[in-house]
Amino acid sequence: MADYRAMWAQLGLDLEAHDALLKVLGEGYQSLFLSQKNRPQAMGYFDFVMSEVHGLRIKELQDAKAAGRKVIGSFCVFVPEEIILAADAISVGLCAGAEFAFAEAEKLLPRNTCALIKSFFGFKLGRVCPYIESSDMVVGETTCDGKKKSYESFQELQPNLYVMELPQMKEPRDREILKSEYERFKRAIEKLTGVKIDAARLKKGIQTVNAKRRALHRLAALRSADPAPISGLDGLLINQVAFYDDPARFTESVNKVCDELEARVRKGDGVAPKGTPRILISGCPMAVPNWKVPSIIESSGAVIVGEESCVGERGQRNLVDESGTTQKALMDAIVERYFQIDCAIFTPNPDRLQHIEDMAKAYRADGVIHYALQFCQPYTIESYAVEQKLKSKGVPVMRLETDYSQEDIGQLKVRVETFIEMLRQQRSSRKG
Ligand code: BJ8
Repeated sequence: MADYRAMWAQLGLDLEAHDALLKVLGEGYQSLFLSQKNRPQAMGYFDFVMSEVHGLRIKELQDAKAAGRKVIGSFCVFVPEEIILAADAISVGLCAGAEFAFAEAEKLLPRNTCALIKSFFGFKLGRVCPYIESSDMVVGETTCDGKKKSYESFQELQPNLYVMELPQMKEPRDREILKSEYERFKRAIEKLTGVKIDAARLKKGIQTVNAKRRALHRLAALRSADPAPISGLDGLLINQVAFYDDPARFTESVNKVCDELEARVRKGDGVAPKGTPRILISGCPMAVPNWKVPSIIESSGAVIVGEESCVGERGQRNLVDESGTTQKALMDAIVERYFQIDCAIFTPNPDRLQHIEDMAKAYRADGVIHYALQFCQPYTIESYAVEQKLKSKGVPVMRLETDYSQEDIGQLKVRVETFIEMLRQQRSSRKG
C-alpha cells in the first residue's frame, strides 16, 4: 500500500488512532473474508477496494476535489445519488459500522443511543474517517428520532451538515413533502457545485445509478440458486462497497462477479453444499465493518442468501424511470422510486412485511433472522409485526438484538446454531 500518511494528516486525521482502526479493519477482513473457501475470483476487485478504502479511493476524491468537483457524504438511502451525479459531484456513504470513541460520543449522546449513531459521532470525534473529512456537504435526514435529534448536536462538529426532511407516512401529502425536499436538495447541490442541473444531466445521473442497481439486482437474483454461488459475507460486502466506489467502475466489477456466478450456477458449483440451510437477513443496515452477525451465521453452518436492509435490497430495489424528457418528469420519476423505500420509520409500513415474505420466497430461504440494533426503536418495534407475518406464512423466524461490541458473540452463536439446527431438521423432514 502506498504511503498516504501525508494525505491523512492534511485531512486532519488522528494518525495514531487511524492506524489502530486500519489494523483492526485489516485483521477482521483477513480472518472473515480471505479465509472463505471457493470465493469467486472476481471478488479480488473488492478485496483490492477494501485494502485501499482509506487510501486510493480517498486519493481519488482529493484529486477530483482539486479538479473542482464536490464530495457529498450521506447516512441514508433516501439521499438521491442521481441528483448528486447530475451536478458532477461524488456521493459517498459515511460508514458507521464500528465501535470507535464511544466514550467520547457518550458525552454528547445518551448511552442508550443505537450503535450506528454513536459510531458516526465516534468517527467524527476520534478523527478517523477520511470520507467525512473529504465531504463538502454532509447530508442528514429526519428519519428516526435518534438521527433527527442527534444531528442538532452533530451540526456543531460538522458545520456543513445539511438536513433533509423526510415524511413518516405514505399518503399523497407525504409524497409532496418528499418532492419539495428533493427540489430543495437539488437547489442546494446546484449552489454548492455551481452546476445547473438540466434534464440531460439528470437523465445521465439516473442512467448511471440505474446501471449500478441493475447489476446489484442481477447479483441478488443469482443468490437464489442452491447451492448458493456466493457467500452472504461477500454479497453484503458488495452492497457495502456500493456506497463508496466510483459507480461506473463498481457496476462493471459487479457484472464481472455475476458472469462468474452464472457459470457457477450452470455447473451447480457453490460456496456451500446443496441443501445447506439458507437464511434471509432482515432489519437494520450493516455498514462497513459491521460483519458480526453474518459471520456468526455463516460460521454456524448456514448460508445467507439475501439482505432485506438498506445495505442490501431495501436500499437498491426499484429503478428510476429513465424515459422522461423534461427536468420535471425526471425529478418526478426520482420521487416515485424513492417514495417506495419501506424503511421502518414509516407508519404504517405493510409494504416491508410483504417485501420480506416475497424475498424469503424468491431466494428460497429456509428462515429469516431479523437483525435490530439495540435501542433502534423503528426496527425493534417492527420486528414483532415481521415475526407475526412470517409465522402466519409458515416461515421460521428469529429476532436478534445486538450492538457493535464483541461481548455477546458467544451468546448469539448459541442461539443462531440452535435456529439453524431447527431449519436443518425441517429440511430433512420435508425430504423424508
Ligand atoms: S432508509 S434504515 S438508511 S433511516 S439503526 S439510526 S433507524 S435507531 S439507519 Fe436507515 Fe435511511 Fe431508514 Fe435505511 Fe435510527 Fe435505527 Fe439507529 Fe438507523
